[in-house]
Amino acid sequence: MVSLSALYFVCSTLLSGSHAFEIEDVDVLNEKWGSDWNFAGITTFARLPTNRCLVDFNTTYDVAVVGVPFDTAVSYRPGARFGPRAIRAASMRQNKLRGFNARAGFNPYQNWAHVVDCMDISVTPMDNVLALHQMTEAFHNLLAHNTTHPEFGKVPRLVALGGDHSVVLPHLRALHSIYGEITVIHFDAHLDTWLPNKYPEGWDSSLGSGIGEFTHGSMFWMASEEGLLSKNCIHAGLRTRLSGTDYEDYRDDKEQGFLRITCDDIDDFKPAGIIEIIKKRVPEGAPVYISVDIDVIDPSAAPGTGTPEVGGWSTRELIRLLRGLGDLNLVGADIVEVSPAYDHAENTAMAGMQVAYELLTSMVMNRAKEGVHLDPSREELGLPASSYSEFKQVSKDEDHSEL
Ligand SMILES: [Mn+2]
Repeated sequence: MVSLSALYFVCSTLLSGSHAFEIEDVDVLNEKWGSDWNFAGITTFARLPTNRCLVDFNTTYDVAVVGVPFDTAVSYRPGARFGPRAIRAASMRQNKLRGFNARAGFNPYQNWAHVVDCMDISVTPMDNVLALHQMTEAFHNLLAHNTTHPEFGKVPRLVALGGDHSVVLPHLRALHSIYGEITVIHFDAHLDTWLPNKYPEGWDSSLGSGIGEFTHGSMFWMASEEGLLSKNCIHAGLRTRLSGTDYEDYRDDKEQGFLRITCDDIDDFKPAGIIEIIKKRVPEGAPVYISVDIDVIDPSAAPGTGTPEVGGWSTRELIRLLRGLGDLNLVGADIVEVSPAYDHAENTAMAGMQVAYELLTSMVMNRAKEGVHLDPSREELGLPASSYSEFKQVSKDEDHSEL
């Protein structure tokens, strides 16, 4: 029997002129009006449930998306403060119902994990000292929330939507306080391990805020100085120009513990070979952070970014690489430097959305493997182990599938 509180009274008087009343159950109304088409509705990432997690500490989640709309540490084009908004808008064709990730055989939105959109961290655009403080406190607090399913892990995972690349530093600070040294897999055209004196600034920074070193090109140097990083970190997709007249930037980078995979390496090693190089370097079970600067993709496919460099990877190649790293112990991730004012037809924002979706899928899937509620495996469904091996089966050119 339907209780009175579950009833909704619909009056058709005004439209029809009649005095008939219809009484409809909430379930019926939900069926009629409870869902949106892809282009309609209030924007959250993948239409996930949302809450201002930093205010409501009772919000529990296993994986959360959080926007970090900060871009005043950029050296060239500003605008990434609008990145979270653009990525969310581009994600509106994702939802629970159409969320099955075919490569993974897995729907991250209909599985064990409670995935939410924690809205944005409120960061000042006026004062970078305060901004870094705000972001650091925010990431500590977001990671201190209880998980919904502690049997799968007591610390939630965050996928941060930048913002410029400097927003990785506060995230790493918070993760380091939980896991110790973090192994960063850094997809980027640039090193971002630059010493602050590599920027052309002749003024004494103590005359200003005193943290002129906090930039979107030096934050990994800062992370290294603070002892947040392991010595097994990796760059992938490099094609930046260097400072001065020799390889000093590379020497600085190596001292900070990074291996460099260049953009051109994909021609020699193919995506599968690059995945293998990365996996060999990451110790078994090490806490891994994947940081994706959208400028790792060629500007023809992702023009809306702070410091574009021509000759980059395709969106398909990047996604393929991310998929290949899905079984690492991914404790945090970001997609940064999406700057929609320089974008065309949402290309960059869509790439950012897909990156976030792949990272989120991996975060949910790699822990499901250890526990219950697995979807049927690809073998059970009669599918090959991955779409890559499917390709290998049909390929007549064996060299095509060699690493
Ligand atoms: Mn970067």
